[in-house]
Amino acid sequence: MTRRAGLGALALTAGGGAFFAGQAGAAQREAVGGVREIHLEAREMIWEIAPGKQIKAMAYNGQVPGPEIRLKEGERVRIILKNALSEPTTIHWHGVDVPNSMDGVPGITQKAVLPGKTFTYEFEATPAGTRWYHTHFQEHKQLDLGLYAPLIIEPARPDPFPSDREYSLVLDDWATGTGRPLPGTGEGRAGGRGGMGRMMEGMMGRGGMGGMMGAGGEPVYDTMTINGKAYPATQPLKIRKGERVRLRLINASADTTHVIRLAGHRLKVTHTDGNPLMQPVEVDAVPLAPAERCDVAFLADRPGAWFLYCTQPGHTGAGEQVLIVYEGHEGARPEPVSDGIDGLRLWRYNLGQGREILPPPSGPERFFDLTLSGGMMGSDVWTINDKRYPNTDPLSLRKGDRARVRFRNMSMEAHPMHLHGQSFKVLAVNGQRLPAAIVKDTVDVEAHMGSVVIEFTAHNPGDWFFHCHKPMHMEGGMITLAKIG
Ligand SMILES: [Cu+2]
Repeated sequence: MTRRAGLGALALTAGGGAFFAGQAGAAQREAVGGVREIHLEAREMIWEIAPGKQIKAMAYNGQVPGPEIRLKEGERVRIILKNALSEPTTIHWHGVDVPNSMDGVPGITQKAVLPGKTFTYEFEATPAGTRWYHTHFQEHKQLDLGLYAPLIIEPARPDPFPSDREYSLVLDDWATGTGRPLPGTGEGRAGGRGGMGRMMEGMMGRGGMGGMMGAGGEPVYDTMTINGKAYPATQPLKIRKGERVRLRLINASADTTHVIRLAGHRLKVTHTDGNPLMQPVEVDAVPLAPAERCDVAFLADRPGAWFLYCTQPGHTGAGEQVLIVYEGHEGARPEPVSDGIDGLRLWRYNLGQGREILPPPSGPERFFDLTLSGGMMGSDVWTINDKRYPNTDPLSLRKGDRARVRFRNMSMEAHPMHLHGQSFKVLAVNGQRLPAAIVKDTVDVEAHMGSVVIEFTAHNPGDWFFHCHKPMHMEGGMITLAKIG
């Protein structure tokens, strides 16, 4: 039996009519005509991030992360967003091939949903995999405050890597102003292996509802959460000996690369951004840049209690650990964990072999060179080919074209680049071709002249945002459009 916990997963309310029965309850029902209907309400709220530590947050249906949505591949879903915030908002369905008008980018695919108003999203759930949904309005504020949640699309065909039990774990960085600032991980190398860490931001000033801001106007992250809670408030994950356990790791952080490890166990990477590999890749720890996902599996063969945690300096102390407890070992004492990745085999893009799951191209090949720059001398200007959105040059494509994009990163921070509306293959990293391309929708381009080559079939028509997923970099202009006519 597959179970999930920790997220207050959506319950099907049989024949239900009451959509907001409970403050934390998401309502979901089968509507007439076989379209599943889901109601989400975005609202400002006080969130207890750790015992006694309350912060101002924004949440879907009263919880951080918002309710996990689980759909069957090919299923039609109608999601009614009610905006109970005091400012506009939208929802983006990250990694889902939605019609352009459902993509949730204000000013491009829809008008922002004003306070008190509703907007109805409707689309077919495809492709299968670990997706997520989040606000796309002023993400440097709204995403940072908790407007995100898992969106799991179960494959219509048998899963290539079935499990006995699974959990979705959403990682996030918070600027609460209540803890010690953590070193940044913005300069993580491609594949998100983490870097030396930005120098500690020294001078701090109050940054309003978005939390504490550093001297350069960047948030100062001091708390790390798993499913909205910092340890010891993280909810322990129960497993049973002999089970094959699947963890769907989702990094909802604005600026932080996490390197996830399970004490006492090795992890097998099975999916990149939700897309299955040919075969699992066994590693000790998994780096995840902002917006990246990895599904990992492990065999529950060492009864006891173990920490799942982040190896980045300071992150466990800032809350990023959760206990995995074998049934019958509830009183076991977990080994304490330590930072660092010395001697560990880390997941990297070139270890995986992807499957051919993207639609084949039918048109010509088109090449694009995108040079990523900015952030010089602490500036908040971020550019693509020396231009800031909306002045960046769009990628002009026709449906069926094979688009090949080469990123070169001339800046001092890594950029997790995300394409809306369709996934892509990662062909090469830092000049080295991957043995077999992996499929993703977000790829981390290493700082200091890192490069990545991706390729996709322009199969989904529309104007698609194509941008760095660090909201401060987006805000600074690192956005272009893939225009598919
Ligand atoms: Cu960036």
